[in-house]
Amino acid sequence: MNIWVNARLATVDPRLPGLGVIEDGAVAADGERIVYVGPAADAPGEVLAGRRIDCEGRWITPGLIDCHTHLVHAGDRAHEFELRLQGATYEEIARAGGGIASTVAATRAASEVELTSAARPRLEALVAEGVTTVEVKSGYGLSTADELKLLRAARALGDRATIAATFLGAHALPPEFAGDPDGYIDVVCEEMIPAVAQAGLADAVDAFCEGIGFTPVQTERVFQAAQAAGLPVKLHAEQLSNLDGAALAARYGALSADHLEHLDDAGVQAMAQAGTTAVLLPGAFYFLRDEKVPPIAGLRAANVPMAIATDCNPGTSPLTSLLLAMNMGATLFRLTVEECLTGVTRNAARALGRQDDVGTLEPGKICDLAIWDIERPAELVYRMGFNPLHARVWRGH
Ligand code: DI6
Ligand code: FE
Repeated sequence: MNIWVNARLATVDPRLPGLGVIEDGAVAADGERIVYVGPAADAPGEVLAGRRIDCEGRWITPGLIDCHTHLVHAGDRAHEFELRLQGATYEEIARAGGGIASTVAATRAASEVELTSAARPRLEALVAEGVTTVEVKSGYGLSTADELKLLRAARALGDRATIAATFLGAHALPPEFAGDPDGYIDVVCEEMIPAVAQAGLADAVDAFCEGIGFTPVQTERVFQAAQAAGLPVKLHAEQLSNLDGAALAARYGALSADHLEHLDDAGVQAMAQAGTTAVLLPGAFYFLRDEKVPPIAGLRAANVPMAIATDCNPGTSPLTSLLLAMNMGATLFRLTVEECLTGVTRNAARALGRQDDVGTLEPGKICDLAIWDIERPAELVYRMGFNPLHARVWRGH
C-alpha cells in the first residue's frame, strides 16, 4: 500500500463541484488501484499504515489523458509547412498529392520497430507532462499489412503509458485506389476491420468524414463494419466543412466526435442525446490558422462533455504538449480553466470509453497521478511552454 499525503487534490470527481478540490488530502493505492481519496484526517488506519509519500503541499490531479493523437508515423512535413508559409493551403497540398499521402509513403517504408522508435520522443514529451493514457490512431498505413504494423508499433509504446489504439483505415485514399474510394472502403470493411479486431489491436474505429476524406455514406459503411466486429466508433467530423458527420456518429452511439469547427446546432443536439463526447483540437485550429471556432457555447448549453487533445500529427498539429493544448483551448476557444482540466482528465477518459478506469481520483480507479509544483490549478492552463510536473505516478508507481 502506498499513500500520498500532504497534498491538495483536484479529484475531478463528478459528484463534487468544480474540480472536486480536497485540501489536506491523501490518495492511497493498493497495487495499481486507488483505495482511498479524501481528507488525510479521515483516512482509515490500515491506509495510513502504508508507505507514505510526502507531497509537501503540492497539487495532485488525475494523470492526464491525450485522447486524440496520430503519434505513430514516420517522417515529418516541415517542407509542407514552408509551402503553407508561402500561401498554399492544407487542402491544396493534399489535393496535389502531398499531405497525408506523403506521410503514408514514409510510414509504409518504415519497419514496425522504426515506427515505435520514431514515436518514442513524442510519447516522452507527453509523459514528461504527466500524461498516463494516450490514444493512438492508425491511418498512415492504408493497407491491411501496414495498418496492422502501425497498430503493433503503437502497442509497443504501452511500456511507458496506457495506450488506447484506434483503427483509422478510412483516413485517406491510398494511391493504388485513386478514383475508387468505394473499392478502398470495401477493403477497409471486409478485410482490415475484421483483421484488426481478430488481432485485438484496436479499441475503437475512426474515420475522416470530409471533402478530402470520405463521404457520410462511406463513413456509415465503416461504422457498420465496426459494429459487426464489436468495436465502438469515433469520428473526425466537421473539421473543414459541415457534412453532418457528428449527427451520423451520434446515431452509431459514437464515443466521440472530434474537431467540430463547423458543427451546427442539430449536430450539437444529436451529440447531447447520444452522450457523445466533443473532442476539441485547438492545436490543429491554431496550426491551420483556422478562423471558425467550434460552437463552444452551444456544446456547453447542451451539456455535451468536452475533451481537449493534441491531435499530434505531422500535417496539421505537430504538437506534443497537452498543457499547451489546454492553454490554446482557453485562449482560442474561450474554455474555462475547469473545462480545460476536465477536458484532459474525466472527459478525455469518456472519449475513450475508459471512464470506469481512469480520468478522476476515485477509489476503484487505476492510480494514475500527476503531482504538480503549482499554487493553483489555473497555472496548468495559464503558462505556455513551462512544465511544472513534479512527478508522475502510472498504475500505482
Ligand atoms: N484530420 C487531421 O487534422 C489529421 N487527420 C485528420 O483526419 C491530419 C493528418 C495529416 O495531415 O497527416
Ligand atoms: Fe486527428
